[in-house]
Amino acid sequence: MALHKGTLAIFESNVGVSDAVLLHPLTEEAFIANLKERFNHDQIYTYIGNVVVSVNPYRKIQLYTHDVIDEYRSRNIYELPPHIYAIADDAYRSMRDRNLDQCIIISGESGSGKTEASKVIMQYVAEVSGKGQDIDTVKEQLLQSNPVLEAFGNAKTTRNDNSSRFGKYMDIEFDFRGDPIGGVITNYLLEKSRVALQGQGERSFHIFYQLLNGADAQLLQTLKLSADPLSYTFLSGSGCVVVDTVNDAENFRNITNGMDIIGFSQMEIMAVLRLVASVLKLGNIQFEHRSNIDGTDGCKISNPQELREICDLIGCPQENLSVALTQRTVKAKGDTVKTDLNTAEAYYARDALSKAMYSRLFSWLVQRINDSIRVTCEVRTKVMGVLDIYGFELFESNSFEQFIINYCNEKLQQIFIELTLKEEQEEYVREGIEWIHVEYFNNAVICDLIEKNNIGILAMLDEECLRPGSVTDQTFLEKLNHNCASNPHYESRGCKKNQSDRSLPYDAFRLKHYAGNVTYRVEGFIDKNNDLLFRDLSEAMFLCQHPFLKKLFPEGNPTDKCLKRPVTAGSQFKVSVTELMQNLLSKNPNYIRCVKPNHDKKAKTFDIDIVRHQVRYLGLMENIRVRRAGYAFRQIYEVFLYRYKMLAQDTWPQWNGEPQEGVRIILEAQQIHSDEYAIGKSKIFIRNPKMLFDMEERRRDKMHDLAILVQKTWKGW
Ligand code: AD9
Ligand code: MG
Repeated sequence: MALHKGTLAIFESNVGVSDAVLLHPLTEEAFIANLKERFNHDQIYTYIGNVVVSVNPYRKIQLYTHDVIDEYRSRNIYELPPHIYAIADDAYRSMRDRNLDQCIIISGESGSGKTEASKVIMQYVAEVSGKGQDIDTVKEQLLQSNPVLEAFGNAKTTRNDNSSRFGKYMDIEFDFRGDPIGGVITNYLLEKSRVALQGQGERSFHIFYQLLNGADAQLLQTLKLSADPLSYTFLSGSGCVVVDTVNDAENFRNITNGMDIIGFSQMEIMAVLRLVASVLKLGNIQFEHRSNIDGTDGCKISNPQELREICDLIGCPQENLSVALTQRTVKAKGDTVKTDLNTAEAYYARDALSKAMYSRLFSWLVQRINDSIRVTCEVRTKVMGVLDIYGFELFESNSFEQFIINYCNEKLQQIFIELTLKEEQEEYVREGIEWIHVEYFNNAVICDLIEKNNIGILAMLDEECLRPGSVTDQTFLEKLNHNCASNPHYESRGCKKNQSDRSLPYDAFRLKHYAGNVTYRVEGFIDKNNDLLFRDLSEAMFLCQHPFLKKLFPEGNPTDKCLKRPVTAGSQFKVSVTELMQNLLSKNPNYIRCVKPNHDKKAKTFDIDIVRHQVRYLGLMENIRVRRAGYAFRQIYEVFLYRYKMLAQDTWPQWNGEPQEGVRIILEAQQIHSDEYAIGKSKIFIRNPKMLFDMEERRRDKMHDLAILVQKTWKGW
């Protein structure tokens, strides 16, 4: 073992227990104390078998240097102190050498370090894979996709100065040598409501502030912008425009440079910025009340100059946008008539358009990046997927977005249970190995409550959205109360069992998630799920001269008379989550479980209560128990025998008996105690991977001796 990098904290003598499976006694308290002790010594990573638990240090530690990467390169996972690099290396080599597609699933709550971990993995893979002009270009493009998507999809929240407001799954594709040749990014539901409104102390997406701070005077003039974020309604309401930890101006230069590297043309970059500017300016459009002759309410835009400038930016005839923002076309008995919007409706339309423009721009960006990084040649690729998705969220007030985000986290937890707990236990049973059952909470019941066809919450929400007549968020809640009351994970004031629960508001329902209870206010559920934009607005956008705005609003094509109802946001999300789960299940999973040590983003502060909560909902103790009761390594007899048969006299060079017996002879020849392994029906199970490393070393020595012998024999000839 080469633990000689004395200057690097990570290689200093090990503090506490680096694999929690070896903790004694095994209690929750001891586990957390161990995490804390290691954290206090900058050892932020701890294993549970091959799962890495990462505690956010909230400060830069010398953990990610070239020296450290060199140290972890091509080493076995338990040879060095725990690190994400070890997992990345293991995954990378399994993919390259054993042809097993991999995925790395990073989970944890908001601010726990998921996005940083995903970047650490990408950095590692970029460094250890091959070099060369084409490969380096691909790597650069893949790496640059991070800051660009973060600029448009991340924002400061109260929990995280750089919170991902979209989910991201990235497949990195490799050729047979293990060199990256491209990738595909999938994005999940951007929290678009943030465009028009943010909570106190939060910000909108970084790009708005980056553009205003980083653009030079000429660019600002071209985009008809003023440099002051406070002059924009969409940015001025939350009481926060500057973040101490963020340099917006510098980041603006970085991301335009990044877009250039990815392959965006200057024309495309300008087209993107025009849309960003237009969204900001749309927020400043004001409406004033106008009474119509027939006594109905109408409105008009009171600052036409702003409208003119927006129209210039997106190539829109002024009349088109003005009418689309203040009127609505309705079809009645075969006739189409225009009705006026009142001011409230016009503001609603304005915000809906801004949100749609921005979120569709974001999806366009992802597709545009994919066009650059997509593998074009017809080669069989191996894949490593990295999933960095929004963590479980629990705010003062939770809405449709939190419901969707938490649903996704339930599904990830389900996969974790499937793959690490359930699958592990079932395999022991299948193999006939004596096994003490470990109790764990299976969250399938909550997943069903949310997603089950016809009777799940999402299905009922869709049903309510499609139902003609007076549908409101309240009628949706009543429907839920009627249908879900008997589910132990559903609570609402409208259900008999919760009638006297004063902590539950009347306009909300509460779900008992695996990670804790969350109360969702139903206000906005119907609207957000419908996600409808007045056709007048999409038509106005479709008719713009802007280079790609037309593509963002295909439903606005006036010649397209087939008015298909778009899929609801909820079902769209369900489909993409289902696809994601299938994708993950088809790969070999690797886990990074991120933990947040405090709620104040502070370094050197480890709050035991806060960590305990996460340890519980991440199911880490169950994970340790299963791992501990179990065996770290398993392999089918034939493969094991073939690899190690040279380590025993009786099995070398050829074993003609039963493979199972051959394996037993090999293990006995290594003087390995029978407690250390178990004989299954088709596989050998080994408790401690260290045993395997020793055997690998002996095998290497033997191979070496054999090679020398062969050489000598040849010379003798
Ligand atoms: V969210 O669900 O997107 O809101 P994440 O992604 O889990 O969240 P993120 O990776 O953004 O959290 O980490 C939050 C902040 O913690 C970062 O901006 C860093 O300031 C800090 N952080 C996280 N990981 C590390 C680390 N390994 N070393 C140093 C870190 N700082
Ligand atoms: Mg993140």
